[in-house]
Amino acid sequence: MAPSGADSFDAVISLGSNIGDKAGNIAHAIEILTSDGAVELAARSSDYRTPPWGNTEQDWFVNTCITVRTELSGRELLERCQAVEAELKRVREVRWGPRIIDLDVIWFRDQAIAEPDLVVPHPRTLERAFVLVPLAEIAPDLVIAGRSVSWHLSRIERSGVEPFGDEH
Ligand code: A4P
Ligand code: MG
Repeated sequence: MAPSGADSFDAVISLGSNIGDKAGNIAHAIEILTSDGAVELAARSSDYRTPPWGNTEQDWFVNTCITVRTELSGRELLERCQAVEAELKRVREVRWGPRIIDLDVIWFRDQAIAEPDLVVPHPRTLERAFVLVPLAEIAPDLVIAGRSVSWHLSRIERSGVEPFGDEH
């Protein structure tokens, strides 16, 4: 497990939603993912309102990061994440397009995995404020690609990524 302040965890998962009750979808996904004890929530960031990245012709997102403790393998954890996506009836038609819920395995126990359907650390993490801002809230000292999350965050543009309050 990775030391991170007083806490420790096995994996980092990023969640995003830009359809319907965005924050509600994320809360629901976390609830399902951690419901049977195989995946235990270590820490949860706040929710953030984020501008769409990649395909910018779509609605804004709510993004959140969690750290979890688990005995599962990286692949088993990915399968759990995909089962949660399926349960929330995600319809995926366009790459980087709108989604009810998306769960990405960002980091898994210092492992580097490069398989066709599972790449960790998640390759686009270090350029994405919608992942690094929430992650810096719960694991600023986590080292990815040789540098801390705070260090990576200090090097990218983070404008438009704002706390998602109760105004929705
Ligand atoms: N896959 C490989 N590695 C992983 C991993 N570490 N975690 C494979 C999760 N999945 C992984 O992903 C396609 C395939 O990636 C899966 O079959 C899995 O085996 P997907 O989630 O089904 O498809 P996608 O999300 O449309 O594509 P992709 O490339 O994963 O997109 P991203 O990187 O997830 O980006 N803007 C904002 N503000 N907030 C967002 O959350 N999200 C995206 C999606 C774009 N823009 C966004 C946001
Ligand atoms: Mg994805």
